[in-house]
Amino acid sequence: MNFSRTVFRLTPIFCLFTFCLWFTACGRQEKADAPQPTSNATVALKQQVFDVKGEVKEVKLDEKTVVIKHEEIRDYMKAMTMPFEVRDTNEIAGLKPGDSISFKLFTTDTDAWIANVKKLGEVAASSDDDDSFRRIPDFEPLAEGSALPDYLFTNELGQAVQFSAWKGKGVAITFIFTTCPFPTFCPRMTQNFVEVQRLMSAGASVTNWLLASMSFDPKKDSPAVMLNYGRGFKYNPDHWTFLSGDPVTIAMFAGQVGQFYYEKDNTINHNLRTLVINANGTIRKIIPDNKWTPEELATDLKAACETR
Ligand SMILES: [Cu+2]
Repeated sequence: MNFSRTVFRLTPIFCLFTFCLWFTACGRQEKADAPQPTSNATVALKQQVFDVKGEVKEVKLDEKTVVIKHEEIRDYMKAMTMPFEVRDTNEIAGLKPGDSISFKLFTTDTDAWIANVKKLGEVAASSDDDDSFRRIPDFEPLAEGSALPDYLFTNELGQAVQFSAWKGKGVAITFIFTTCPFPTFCPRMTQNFVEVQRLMSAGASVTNWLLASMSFDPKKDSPAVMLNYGRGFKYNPDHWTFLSGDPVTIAMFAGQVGQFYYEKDNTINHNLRTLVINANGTIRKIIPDNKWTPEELATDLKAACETR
């Protein structure tokens, strides 16, 4: 069976999937020396600022988010379409799809947002959706309520992990790669898991819980790399595991739950999925994007532990 190629075949044909698949650049370029913030005393972390231009694709005021097809951000990110957060919705209140804008992208180790949004004009007609794509499913998609397939992965200690061995535990799985540079994507998923680990350990009403961070860059994220990464976040090996393994198995499982990624020009573009698995082995939730909170996940995870 040849899943790996077809699953991620891209076509320029616009399709509805584009709407729900937000990809971000996760390039591995070196970070440039950034201007230091001078006026914002609350920013203690290393901050970078980039001047960017792009085209508005979608405005989501209630999520303080605007989806922008942006040009290449030099020394940081390839050109692509992705969501950006704003701190102040007034920044984007007057925008509509097709507006061409300039803005500043601010990034710290843990966050990213845009500001100084200025409308430059309107893009003639609809610019070609060259980064749109269509998924060719070759596999059975999994939904909430589906049984978790019994796949085999490798943990951070190099040990084989079979999903069926998790029966009896409530499990939260998220997808990452360890070198992802964009603060609100993989780094936020890991930071959220740090907090979920703390909440679940403190709560202690249930003990049969597990967190699993699965890499979709297994070539680079070997067990040793994953172990080192986990230690960097003070993971508790009794309750948190870091999985890698066979790229085809990972691609197949990821594709089944709507986690997409593709590698291009030494960059991995991807969206986000976090799963909650009941102790009886069924999928309780498939959570998209990065808006979920550690508190919400901890609540779901506790309930999952009790669904035997
Ligand atoms: Cu990422």
